[in-house]
Amino acid sequence: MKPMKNDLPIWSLLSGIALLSGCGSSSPKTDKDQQARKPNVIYIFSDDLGIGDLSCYGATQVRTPNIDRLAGQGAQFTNAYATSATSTPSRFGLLTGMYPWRQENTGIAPGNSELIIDTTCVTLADMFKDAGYSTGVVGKWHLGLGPRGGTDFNRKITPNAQNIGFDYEFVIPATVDRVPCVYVENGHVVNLDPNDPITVNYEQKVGNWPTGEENPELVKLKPSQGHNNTIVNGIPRIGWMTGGKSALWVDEDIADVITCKAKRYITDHKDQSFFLYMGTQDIHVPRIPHPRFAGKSGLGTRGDVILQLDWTIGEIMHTLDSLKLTDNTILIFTSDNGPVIDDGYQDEALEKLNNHTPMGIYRGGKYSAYEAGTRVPFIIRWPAGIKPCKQQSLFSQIDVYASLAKLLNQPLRPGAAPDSQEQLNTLLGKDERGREYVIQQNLNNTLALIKGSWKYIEPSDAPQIEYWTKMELGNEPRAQLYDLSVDPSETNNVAKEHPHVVEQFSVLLQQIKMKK
Ligand code: NG6
Ligand code: CA
Repeated sequence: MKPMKNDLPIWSLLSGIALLSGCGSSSPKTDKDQQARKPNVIYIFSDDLGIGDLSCYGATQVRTPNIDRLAGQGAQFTNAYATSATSTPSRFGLLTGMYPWRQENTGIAPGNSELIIDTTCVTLADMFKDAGYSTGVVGKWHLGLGPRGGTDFNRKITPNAQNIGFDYEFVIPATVDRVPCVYVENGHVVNLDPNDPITVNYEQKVGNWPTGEENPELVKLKPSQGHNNTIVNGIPRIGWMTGGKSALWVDEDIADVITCKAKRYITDHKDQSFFLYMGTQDIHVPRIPHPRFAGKSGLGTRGDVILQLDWTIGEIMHTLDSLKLTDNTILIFTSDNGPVIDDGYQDEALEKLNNHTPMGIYRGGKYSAYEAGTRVPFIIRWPAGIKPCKQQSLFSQIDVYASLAKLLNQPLRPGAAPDSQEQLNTLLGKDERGREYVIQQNLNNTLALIKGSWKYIEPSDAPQIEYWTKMELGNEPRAQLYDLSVDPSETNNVAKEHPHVVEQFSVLLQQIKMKK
């Protein structure tokens, strides 16, 4: 660890930093013990939540009082971006501080994928460990588990999240629509009966459990696209599995289970500095609310699981309050990528939208290079160091790593987080210019570059519309250029009128791609 100047506790120095400018300052209110400790950090990645899905971002058809309260007590970003428009690469970017498109196997991972982060990589969790923190991951993982060649869920799975910096792991291996439908805790499938081993396959059917394709009459939620392999709890999934009956999750209970695990992690670590990385399964498909939320939003299950997500955040906030950890805990709430309406199940998300606009004013959505693909809600609350404000500066989740390292006074290990820039002042909600440029990535690895008011999308021969969701992906054979200051909805491609800007941006993007 770095020596501290004048032997003052690091937090008194850092509160000093935070006190320097208007928006980012407030007097520390923590008790003595708390102040002496480095702040806890909780990073909550929701799944597929749109910038228009929360009432604090302008939604009027659904109310999210807990998240609104969080936003009101912290810095609420309006120009913050996920690294990518799908989950696996976005999570990879956050945890490694490296753009996912620099590595090959970072596309949407199947449920039996190998761990795609090399165990030699110094992750965000490793950085926290270097700084003396306890680290834990709870909820959606989607970065693979185990060695190359397919995960064996019947023995201790290694490598797992514990091999890349997390002391504690309780995860959903991939997504809730992918098999295996089980939790993994510290390398072991929870509640697995050794006499009923799990087999998982993504190429062909295994075992004799019914599938959506063969037994559509058995499903309680019909697919609209894909999602017709093994039926688990009446829901046809992606991929085939058999075995592990006693270990299967109950979809209606997932939010309760992971919220409970997160609360327990916080409670168990209340006397030390901790980093908790939490991935909610909400609001990804299949959208299965607990009965206490079912039908409550009036917007169908997509709205109901927004309420469930808001409840989750409320529970985390109450837990911090009850343990008196609120003041010295940095709580970040955001999304891994933008929203999608029909993502493969007939859940009436479109029919029951009721004028709700998950994408806000933005074009595209999940999978897309257009704004709604990666421009996401991003809220950070830290009563001891951040004064409530609206933060309009440009920010990318790729910078969370280096910015938090700076906050902790923790030097980056050689080669760590190669693309992550220190943007601490921006992260703390101060009135700074923010990042010079932001890179966005769509499903097909087409990249876009935002700098100043211009947004450039590189030419791509990939499909323009995503086959399943009918989502505009932002791929065009010719370069696209938008002036976001007057055209935030990207309706008018002005590439032809500004060839020199297109040229400049194309060169800059090439340079960024070449940089290692
Ligand atoms: C797609 C799935 C979609 C979702 C997505 C990953 C189909 C038709 N669509 O392939 O339902 O699972 O992958 O989403 O199977 S993500 O948010 O985890 O990246
Ligand atoms: Ca997602």
